[in-house]
Amino acid sequence: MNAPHPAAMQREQLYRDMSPLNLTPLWEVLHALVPPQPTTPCVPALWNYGEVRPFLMRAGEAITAEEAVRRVLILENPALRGQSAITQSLYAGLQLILPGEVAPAHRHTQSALRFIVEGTGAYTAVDGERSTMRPGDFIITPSWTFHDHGSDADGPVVWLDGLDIPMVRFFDAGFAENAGAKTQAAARPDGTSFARFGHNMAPVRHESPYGATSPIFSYPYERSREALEQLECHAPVDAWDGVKLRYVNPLTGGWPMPTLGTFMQRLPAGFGGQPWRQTDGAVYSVVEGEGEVLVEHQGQQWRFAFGARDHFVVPSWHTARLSSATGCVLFSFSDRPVHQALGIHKEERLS
Ligand code: 1HN
Repeated sequence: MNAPHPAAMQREQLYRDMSPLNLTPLWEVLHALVPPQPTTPCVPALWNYGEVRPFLMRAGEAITAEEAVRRVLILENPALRGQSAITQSLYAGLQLILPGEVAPAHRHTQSALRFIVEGTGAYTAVDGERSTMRPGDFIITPSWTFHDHGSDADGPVVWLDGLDIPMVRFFDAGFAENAGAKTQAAARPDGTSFARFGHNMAPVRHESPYGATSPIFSYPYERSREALEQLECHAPVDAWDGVKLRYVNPLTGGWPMPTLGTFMQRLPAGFGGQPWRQTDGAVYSVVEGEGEVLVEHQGQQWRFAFGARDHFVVPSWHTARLSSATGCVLFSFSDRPVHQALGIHKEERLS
């Protein structure tokens, strides 16, 4: 055994002596603080809907929507158990509402998206306007708007909730409150926001009613699907993405939500995509069809076959490629708007 180097002993003594003053040396942690590339703790994961659904239905027997406030099974990243997070910045969960139930009105600074997975005829009411849910619809709850959910459907309705909870927690900027009443009185009929803002037109003397968030509450699947189908037939198919569109705030052309970027894409039958990586970890909801995602990171590989209603997550800077023998449609969301606002978004298209 060599005797400890005097310089090493001197340093250790320094660290010990200054620790009570809450001082610590940067040089011991510098490389970990500014790694040469992202070192996310998150791992890729897939939730098979056939495996998840029985637990959702059991949750439906175990607790009412009203007692639960929100009856949700959180999709937790396997490497972040206990943190209510699917990536370091994103929350995702599957919410169930049964016929006749009510999830009471509240509001919070966290923004939420709903992507409808199963069932038709539930609704969410935002700021006094109901949006009826149909599979594939993308629905927004802007920050600090009262919202409640209910169901006039004749069966279960399930949707994916995507929220910026970990981001807002990081900034210690979360507020929430319950509304006086369980449900909001209808101030306007279903579809009013879409009539005002969803037809490439806008009220002449409008202001953005929800600040940085889109004034459209619901982006119907019918319209998104029609666009993708038409583009698949009549426009070049991207070698990485297939046919991929991002949702827009019609007032700005930017993202519909300040913290969450949302996308829908169609992989044509026989599509074998090229690999890419990007700093924004993304959560996918399979809308229709089947396919496969291959993820690679630092010598590890994950291969997930997916079908309709499955969910999967591709973490930051993991190389991914998508393929589909028979064709499929994917919805996805990520924190890309925040990366872009901070000027730190990076994407590499590989081959
Ligand atoms: C929330 O308010 C909803 O309104 C869903 O449906 C999920 C997760 C954490 C905090 C609030 C909803 C949520 C949530």
